[in-house]
Amino acid sequence: MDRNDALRLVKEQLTDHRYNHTLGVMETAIILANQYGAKEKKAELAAIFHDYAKFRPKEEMKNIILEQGMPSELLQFNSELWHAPVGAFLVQKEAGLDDEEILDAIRYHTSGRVNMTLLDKVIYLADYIEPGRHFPGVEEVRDLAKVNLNQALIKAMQNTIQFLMKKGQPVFPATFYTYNNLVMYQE
Ligand code: DGI
Ligand code: FE
Ligand code: FE
Ligand code: FE
Repeated sequence: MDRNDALRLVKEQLTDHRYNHTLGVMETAIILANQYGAKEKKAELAAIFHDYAKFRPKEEMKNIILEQGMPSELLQFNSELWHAPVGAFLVQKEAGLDDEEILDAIRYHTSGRVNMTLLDKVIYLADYIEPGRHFPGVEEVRDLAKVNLNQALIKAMQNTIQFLMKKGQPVFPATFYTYNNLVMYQE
């Protein structure tokens, strides 16, 4: 699938704001892929499709999680987490994308996972630092991303966990496991 076919499919699924975010993630993921040696074409497609399921009704996402045997603990946590694994499923089903590396990068773009691949990391970080993002701490992560992919990722995860904890929200276990795994084994 080429970039324009992918963008056309995704545009139908998203608001203009979310589509512009997607273009930012695409541009950033390509830069990071080249900088750190990930496959540029895979990074491009994963970025384009990463938020494919963002606007699916909660009921539909819930049904897919149950029917497809995804971790049912997802349902106890913020529904914002659901679009990532559901997106991986729908991108395969509806867009016919069959590349497991790309589907994994989509599946884990919100929580991360233990032993993230280079492509997973590129997409997670591109999602966090694309030019349209403006929140406290993003500039520090952008600077780190220029020199050290893992350190940038660790800082992004620290910020996310701190943000959730300050609001008194639950943190999905995979997010903690990912953070620990990066800090303990990937520095
Ligand atoms: O889809 P995006 O807005 O581009 O970004 P995303 O997929 O990285 O994150 C979506 C939301 O998920 C964001 O508002 C923060 C939230 N989130 C991320 N990690 C966790 C989380 N929410 C909970 N409850 N637990 C987490 O570990
Ligand atoms: Fe997302
Ligand atoms: Fe993210
Ligand atoms: Fe996103």
